[in-house]
Amino acid sequence: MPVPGHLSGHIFSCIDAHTCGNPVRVVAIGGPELEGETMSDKRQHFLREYDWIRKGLMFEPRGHDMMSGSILYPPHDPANDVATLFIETSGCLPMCGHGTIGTITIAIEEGLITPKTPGIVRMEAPAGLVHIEYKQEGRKVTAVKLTNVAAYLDSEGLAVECPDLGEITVDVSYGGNFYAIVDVQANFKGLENYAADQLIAWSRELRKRINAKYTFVHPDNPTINGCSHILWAGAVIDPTSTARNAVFYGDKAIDRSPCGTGTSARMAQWFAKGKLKEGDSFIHESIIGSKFTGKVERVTTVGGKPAIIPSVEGWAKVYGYNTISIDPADDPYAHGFQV
Ligand code: PYC
Repeated sequence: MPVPGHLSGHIFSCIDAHTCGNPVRVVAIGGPELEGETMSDKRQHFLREYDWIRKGLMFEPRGHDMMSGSILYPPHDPANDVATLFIETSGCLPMCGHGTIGTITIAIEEGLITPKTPGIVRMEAPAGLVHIEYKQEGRKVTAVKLTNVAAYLDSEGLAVECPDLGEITVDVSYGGNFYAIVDVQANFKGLENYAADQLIAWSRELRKRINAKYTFVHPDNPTINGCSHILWAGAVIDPTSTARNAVFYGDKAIDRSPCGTGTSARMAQWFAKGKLKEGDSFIHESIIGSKFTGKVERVTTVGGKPAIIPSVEGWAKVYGYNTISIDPADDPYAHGFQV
């Protein structure tokens, strides 16, 4: 990609796409070299030394509230095809479903990776190994199905005071990140009854209160901890869908896609409550009505708790090439800002 001569500082060649409406920016050139034996170790190194890259590329003025992306690395195990660091407005997530669907679409269409077996990508994420199958027509990737890390219901019926709504109960479930799931209940009528801005304001406060009162730590990887996302449930738009959700992340974002790790977490919650069984499908709608198809692939355990291996399928569209400079010597907002 050409680098226009007047750009100074650190230059990042990015490819932009969206997964069912939510953005994905893959850094094709310019990502830092990271130390570590696993993608989880490398995530820690990035957070210590290079978080300015995430902030510069994700926050305004180069990004926006929903911006999300990834940086690709060689796999640590030669049996795998790629290792991925997720960079988001919310930090470096252990796993991101819409991010994976967008990243793989970009990586295959743009030749950033050459899988050992065409149609299959073995991807190392900080949260663990993710098995991906993709469909291609000519150059275009038409569908990506990821088989996620194990998902499990961590805690049930936690009481928390929500501004305006009063006391609500949430289940906290893990699907690559920890999600507080707010099901329809006496004090919450369903996401379609409230403005998105209202859900965002409540989510920020709710997340603070949940994390102040309760602790969530992944039993196999203590660097994965804390409830980072709030999943609001609601009525479906299309009667053929199973459920609808609005997932809050970062400080001001509602996922425009149905959220891959949120879908995984919710399937684990439904499985634990006997509403889904092995082999069942789960069509999840987003706030804008876009859909992912989930499936309970297998049953397993995590830290002695019943768990599932969920899969999530969706699509992404590549829409732009973006050469971005971050030059703190030239731009006071090189590292972004949040209002
Ligand atoms: O798709 O897993 C996901 C995700 C996490 C945050 C935003 N999207």
